[in-house]
Amino acid sequence: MWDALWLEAHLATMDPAVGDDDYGTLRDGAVGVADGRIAWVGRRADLPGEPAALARQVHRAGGRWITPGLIDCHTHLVYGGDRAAEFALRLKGASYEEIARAGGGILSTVAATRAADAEALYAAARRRLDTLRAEGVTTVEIKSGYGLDVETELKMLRVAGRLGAETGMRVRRSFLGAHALPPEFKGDGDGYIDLVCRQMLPLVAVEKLADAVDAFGEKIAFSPRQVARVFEAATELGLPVKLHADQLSDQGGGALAAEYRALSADHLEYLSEAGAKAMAAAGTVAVLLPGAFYFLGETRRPPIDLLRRHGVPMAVATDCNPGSSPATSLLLMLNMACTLFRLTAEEALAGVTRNAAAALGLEDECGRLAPGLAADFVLWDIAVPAELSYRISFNPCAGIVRAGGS
Ligand code: DI6
Ligand code: FE
Repeated sequence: MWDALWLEAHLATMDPAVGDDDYGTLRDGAVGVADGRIAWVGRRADLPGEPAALARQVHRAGGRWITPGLIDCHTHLVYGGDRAAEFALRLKGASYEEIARAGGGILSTVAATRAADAEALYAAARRRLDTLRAEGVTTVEIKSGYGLDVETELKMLRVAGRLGAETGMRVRRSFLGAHALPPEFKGDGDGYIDLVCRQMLPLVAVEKLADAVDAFGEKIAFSPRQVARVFEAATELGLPVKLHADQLSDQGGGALAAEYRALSADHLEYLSEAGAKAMAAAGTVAVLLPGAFYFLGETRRPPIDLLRRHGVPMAVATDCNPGSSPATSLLLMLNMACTLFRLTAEEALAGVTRNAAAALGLEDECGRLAPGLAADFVLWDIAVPAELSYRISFNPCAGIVRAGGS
């Protein structure tokens, strides 16, 4: 006997093996849940018995749609302060250098994050997380990277862990020590990479504070050689890697990520065809971040046609961070992925479900409605799934089921 059964729902299973469209649609479907996992998915007409005999609780969804719980697979959700004053200055014509001299930019967030205690970091991040959750997000990735010293990097990762423990959301943590060069290492990038590889990473691994290791490969951040050092150290410790790749210039980031079998390469505005091919061969997911593209006023779009042609799975995420994407709406990112990057509505939804799961190494845990996966799903007041990417700033979430309980 199942714990619960959901009826009178249309299912966007996002399972390629199901249905005859790219949503894996099952009209008039049913989902059975036992022990927090999906026990059965199919058409109601194919249920193996009468509902009341199959499950202790029978829920009627009233013709709503059910999708897998949404997954925000790239965020910098934990940070101190904000950058609203910097935004206002930029709008009045201040240059990046002027802003940096006035104490702005990424290092101002580093200073604010170092100064904040864990409680304050938690409270600020919790509001952002709750906002994501209200739109049906049940899994979120959170990066470190605004500490850039041992103590603060670990503090950020612990706060991220507490966010998962206290909300029941599935939180995946990425250690992003190689995000920017801290002021005390000015002019000594290699020295800082030594600290990341020899001190921070081993501590993160021993204390099991991260599920993956990320880096920012860019002219203004770390070189391919420095990124490779971080990836070698991560691989030795058995941690999978990810990369902020080819966002502002072609650094060969896609290929570098693929060489280390990265879970994902993210941003990718300047990805080359060789990079796309290498990612396809390695199974590295392309994470698209339309919020950063929009907020920075970028004009070069990621090469969606190349990614399609070579069969690279595409995910979509908020990149929630105070400098380049102060966004806490994954539904808005669906809309932007379609309007700005020309993804189809089906690709966009796969980008925050099935492919976002793969970007976190969770493809066998969540991201589809399929037997054996976690019972994380969302009920939506919509007539067709395309509504999720069509509307702007409207939340049709009508209920969230996380691991069986609603
Ligand atoms: N890429 C970005 O756009 C952000 N970080 C990154 O790796 C910028 C982060 C910030 O400005 O605070
Ligand atoms: Fe990012």
